[in-house]
Amino acid sequence: MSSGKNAKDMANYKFWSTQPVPRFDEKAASAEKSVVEGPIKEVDPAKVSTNPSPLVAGFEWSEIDLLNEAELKEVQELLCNHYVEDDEAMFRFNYLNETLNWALKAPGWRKSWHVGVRATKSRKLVAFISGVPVRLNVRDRLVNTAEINFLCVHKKLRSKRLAPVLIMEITRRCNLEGIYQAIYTAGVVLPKPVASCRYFHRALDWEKLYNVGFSPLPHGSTKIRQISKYRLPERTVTPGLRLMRAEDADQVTDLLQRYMKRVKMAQEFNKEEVLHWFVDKEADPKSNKRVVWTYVVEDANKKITDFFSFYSLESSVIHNASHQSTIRAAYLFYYATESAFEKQNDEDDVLKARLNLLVKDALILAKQAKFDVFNALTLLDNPLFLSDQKFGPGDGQLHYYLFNYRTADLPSGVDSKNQV
Ligand code: NHW
Repeated sequence: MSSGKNAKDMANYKFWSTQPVPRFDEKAASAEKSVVEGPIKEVDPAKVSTNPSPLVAGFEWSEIDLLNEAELKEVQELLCNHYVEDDEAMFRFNYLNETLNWALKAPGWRKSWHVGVRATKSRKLVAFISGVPVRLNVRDRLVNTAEINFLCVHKKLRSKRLAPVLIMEITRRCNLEGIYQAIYTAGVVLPKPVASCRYFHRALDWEKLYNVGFSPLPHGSTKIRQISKYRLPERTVTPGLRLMRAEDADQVTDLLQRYMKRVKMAQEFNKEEVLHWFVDKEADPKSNKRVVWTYVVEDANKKITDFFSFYSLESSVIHNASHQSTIRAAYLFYYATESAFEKQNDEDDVLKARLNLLVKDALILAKQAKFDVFNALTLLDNPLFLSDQKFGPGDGQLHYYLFNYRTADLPSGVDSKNQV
């Protein structure tokens, strides 16, 4: 999604120009040497208010208890009807309860960072914002942050400056816990992205994507040609490929940590976090009903040499002329491979070949799990396989932001090794 207003002019950002974020007009942000890395503003813990920010009459704060099924359902319904849509309002993310539990109950989660606003009379949940703790490596420093997500205001309450109130309230709640930095992503341009990525899409069921209006028929092509372009083999080819199990966590953590050291900004994962983010404990291994799919490659010595993961996120089809109500999308999540460390002259070619093999298998597995489309961003080493695996650029961009932290811009979209 793009911002409707003239982006990059601070005067257009009445709220954001008051916040500790880098300004668009900061000089030489792209030159690493000239940027003083670190917090933008020191917060005095003694001055953090213990009272919530005031809300307009008729509304009140409500801490959401996601262990309570009824409250989880309220958040799910708010997001299902009012969360992120594409520019043409054809599709809207539809987070299921299991996905919300996965995203919002990450290790170290706190109820006080699941913040709702209710209409006082009806008790209806009309807005939400959340955070989970994330240890973030930014260049050579480890920064304790909150990852802020699921900011949502009911459509009837839009443009009333409620979003800034929610943001200030979650900031206060993070500060109370000694957290003064945050990371967040958005499709809109705000002051000021540290990195920007584009969404790429790889059709798995092209015909369905065409019928719901997600994929166009390219000029000069035919439906039959499109369907055959995206056809995939029935079976995966990488020897030793299998679903990740809990007992793989030590090896996967080690491989992931080493792999992520190659990029300039990335979340730091420990074993507990690896288990949470990559092993879906609830899921039946034979069923397609799971939030996250993680596959490892194990060699003859039981060493895990590679892994990849993708998660499930549906979108509702808002204009439903085709009578199909959802698009099942798989989103490429984390991956890592020992090929990245093989000392050879053609290091990048080895990595490229390996990633193409792994991602092709990921596509085959996602197709078997009945996904319609496979999405990926232009981050990590993704540019090494996106076009070979028939991903095409989408309209959407994803901008990455840091709150109260300055670092030189991370080159985006082209030089894969410099990205989040
Ligand atoms: S991005 C998804 C955001 N949600 C949606 O797009 C859902 C559908 N839209 C809505 O619900 C992932 C509303 O349109 C929202 C804005 C609520 C987006 N991030 O209330 P007003 C996240 O959840 C600014 C930040 O009148 P509204 C990440 C906008 O520029 N700011 O607008 C969330 C303007 O400020 P300006 C955003 O349409 C990260 C002001 O809001 C924004 O009724 C949050 C207008 O407010 C966005 N996505 O409601 C930041 N969209 O300066 C966390 C608009 O321009 C920061 N705005 O005047 C860190 C906090 C923690 C720190 C810890 C130390």
